[in-house]
Amino acid sequence: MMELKNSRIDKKELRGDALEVLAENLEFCGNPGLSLAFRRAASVLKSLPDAPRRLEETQHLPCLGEHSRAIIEEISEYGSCSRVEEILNDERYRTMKLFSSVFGVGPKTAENWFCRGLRTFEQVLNDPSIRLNRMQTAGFLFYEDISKPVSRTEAIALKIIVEEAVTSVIPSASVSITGGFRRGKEFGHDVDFIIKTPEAGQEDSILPAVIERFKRQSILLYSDLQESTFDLRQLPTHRFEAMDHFSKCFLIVKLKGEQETGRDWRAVRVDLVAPPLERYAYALLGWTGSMLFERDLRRFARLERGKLLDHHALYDKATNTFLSANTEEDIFTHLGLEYIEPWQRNA
Ligand code: DCP
Ligand code: MG
Repeated sequence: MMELKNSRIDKKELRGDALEVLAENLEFCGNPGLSLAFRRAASVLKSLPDAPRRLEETQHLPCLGEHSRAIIEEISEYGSCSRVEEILNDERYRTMKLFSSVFGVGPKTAENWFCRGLRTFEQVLNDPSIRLNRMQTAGFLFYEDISKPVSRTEAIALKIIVEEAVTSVIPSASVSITGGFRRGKEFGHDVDFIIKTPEAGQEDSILPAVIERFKRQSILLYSDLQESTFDLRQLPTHRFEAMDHFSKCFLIVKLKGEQETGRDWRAVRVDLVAPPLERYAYALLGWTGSMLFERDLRRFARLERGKLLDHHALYDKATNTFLSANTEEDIFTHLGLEYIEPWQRNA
């Protein structure tokens, strides 16, 4: 039996961190398929109550391919994995990671900057041939603040601010925290909110009104409003599309409170989504995540149940009908599953 001999092993490595480095690198190299396989394997390791102590303990685990197991074995024997170390020291990986940590900079832009020979923020900001868009400009301007994790306490403080703005426009509307915080996470990179509006059409007017209010309160640092492109008749997509078609906005807002920096506020990334009432449950399920959970649930719906699920709807291919749902429970029932609590969706 193969024991995990090295007592100095950083357990995080065996909890999937090493596999995440591989996944991230594959993403940067434009190989999303293989990247996803490593993300799944990492997620399985993270879901275990303890890091595996023996290689054999990983044998029965799902989603752990030969490649992932070989890496676990190497880490267990030598305390590290040479391929992972190589990636962590690789100039391209390091630069791509740095650049794509800026709000508004995706892998394509990061690669473009890297290929131009740029390696630091200073070089990017001083390069006269680079024109940053509005989002990237805000990304650099508030980099320090928005790179800092947002705490649950801060998320709750923001909820009060969003709620106040929403109900001042539509008193019977309601606001719920979604994303990682709804899954019980203590920290997030942003705070996601979903807005429930009681009457048809209000989902399109609420976000511009909230943005206006934040502006008047001088707490709006950045906003990108995306109007709805949602069509009730559109079938859920076969592909996993990250973005939904609902009315939504990506914001940076000022949150008041003493900071280590000595300032009395910090900048926080906030996302708001406002779906039409009849699709609220689907939007809530889609925005609660995690991304891997969403992916797997949609895959299950398609392969095991012959149904198409996305952020907007559930469609039964056998009867060619949309299945209506008032709550997330209804959706799980349509799929023949017991209700899965948000905290159980941290895949
Ligand atoms: N989501 C999605 N497609 C996207 C982005 C998000 O379906 N392109 C869904 C799944 C996510 C949820 O919305 O879980 C919120 O997105 P975040 O990126 O904010 O992810 P989390 O809230 O899960 O993580 P974090 O704690 O880092 O904010
Ligand atoms: Mg989030």
